[in-house]
Amino acid sequence: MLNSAKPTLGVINAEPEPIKLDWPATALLIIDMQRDFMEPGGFGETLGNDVSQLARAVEPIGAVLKAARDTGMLVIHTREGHLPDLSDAPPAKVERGAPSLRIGDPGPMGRILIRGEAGHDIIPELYPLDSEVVIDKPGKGAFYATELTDVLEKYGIENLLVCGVTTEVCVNTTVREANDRGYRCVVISDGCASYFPEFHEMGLKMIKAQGGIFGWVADSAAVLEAMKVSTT
Ligand code: TIU
Repeated sequence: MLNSAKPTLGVINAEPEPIKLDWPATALLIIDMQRDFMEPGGFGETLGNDVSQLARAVEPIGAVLKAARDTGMLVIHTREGHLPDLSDAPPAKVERGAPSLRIGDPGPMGRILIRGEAGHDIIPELYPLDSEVVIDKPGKGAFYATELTDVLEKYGIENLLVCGVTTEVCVNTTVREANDRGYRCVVISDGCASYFPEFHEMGLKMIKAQGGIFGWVADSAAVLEAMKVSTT
């Protein structure tokens, strides 16, 4: 049948300029939406943070996640955390600062930031489907010491829609890693959050400044609009 080709291109009204994406070469990358960062009693709170600051990102991420699932886009979730024996946790990370509980200590959601514990899991609202990719990462960046590069190459991914927490820590680190590896990153502004609103703002500005030195920034409405209105 004529004109039956699936639309494959979309234009996101992003900053610093609109970006055209080939949807089959685009993945949604959701960074560390774990109970350890989002809920009281987890790693984020042990560092002295107000975890309620992060809740605002859940609904926008949920909307883009639904659109990604509806359109068959590859969805990748990441989780920051460590092996139970802490063999992948550098002492420089574990011993840092004066948290109320350290990585590996028992907390109300199990051992802090340890794989397999309740606190390490992704929040129910954004829980991965069995068909989706989950990347466990020991660092802030999603490329360091993970199989993410292999996954992206396997699926022919060139572009990443990036969201999650926190804006200036794991999101920014991952976007910088991805940018150096040649991926186009569009960061979903309202799908990211920080314990520090001013760091969220500056974290997004740093990405899109200088002509998009690390990538592009768009809100979830612009991303959803582009996913809806595609051209061949
Ligand atoms: N502390 C903080 O803002 N973030 C992290 O430790 N990890 C992530 O951002 N996922």
